[in-house]
Amino acid sequence: MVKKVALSGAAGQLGRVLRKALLERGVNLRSAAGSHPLEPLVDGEDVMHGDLRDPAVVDRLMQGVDVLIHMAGTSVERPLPEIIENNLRGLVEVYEGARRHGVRRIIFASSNHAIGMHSVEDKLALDCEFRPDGFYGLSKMWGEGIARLYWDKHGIESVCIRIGSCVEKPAEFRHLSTWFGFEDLLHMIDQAINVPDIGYLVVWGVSNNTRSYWDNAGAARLGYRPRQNAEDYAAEILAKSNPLDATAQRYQGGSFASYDYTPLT
Ligand code: NAI
Ligand code: 15L
Repeated sequence: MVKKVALSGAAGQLGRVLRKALLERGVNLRSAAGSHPLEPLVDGEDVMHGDLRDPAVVDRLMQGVDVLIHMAGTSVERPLPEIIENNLRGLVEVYEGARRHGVRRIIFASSNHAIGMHSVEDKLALDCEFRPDGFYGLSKMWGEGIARLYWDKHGIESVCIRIGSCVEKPAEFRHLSTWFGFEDLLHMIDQAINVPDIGYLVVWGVSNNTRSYWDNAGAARLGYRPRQNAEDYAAEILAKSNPLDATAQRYQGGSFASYDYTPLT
């Protein structure tokens, strides 16, 4: 059976990469942007836009869909009310929409900032403690929690991808550990759409980096075999100075961890 796949956050940085690549692969795709309409990339493309806090918009997104790739949301540290609206309230609307429409699986864009206060000296397994580095990271803990709840109670599968730094090319020292190349992102998304019987799974969204902070053994269940390695860019990166301050260099979350870092003295 050909799956119908929906992509939220299609106008965002990762959404743009995924939309183009999935269309090129012939995926039966519906792409949804936030506030502005999308220009179709191909004739008759299934596109829409709207705020996912609105159940009517969620209904349009979910109608007839088998798998949702949920990229929409606030993607950086922002004032708490904005994060609550987009990443907490909006996400509940999305999962409730999945229940209404029988959407079987959600691929949820979690983030390394859910664990960003771990030391860069630590190598983390997937069952490590949450150590969020701000309200944004906290919202991703909430997201993984919703995903767990809706699998346990409503049978909606989720693959939560704790994305590292998903950029075309690693550009700074931290990326030698956190980089998630586009080729590996696409491979992981393909697997997350197609591998049967996933239930609830959390994986690190990271390439095969020599200096990775994360042990991705659990991603084997997805059949994820990353091919990119930030180390290929190490010479170029090590020739430059590290842009992070001393505090940011100590924590896996980098500048998110050093932002508003004011321990009591
Ligand atoms: P982005 O900020 O470029 O795109 C997010 C999109 O979500 C925006 O286009 C925005 O309009 C949309 N959006 C926000 N709130 C919405 C709402 N209430 N209703 C409808 N649309 C809404 O983010 P990016 O970089 O593309 O990231 C995608 C996802 O991956 C985000 O959830 C982010 O937290 C996560 N992520 C990304 C990483 C990266 O390296 N780019 C690393 C870790 C996580
Ligand atoms: C994220 O969660 C952000 O969405 C992205 O913009 C990057 O900052 C990334 O983490 C990172 O940690 O490099």
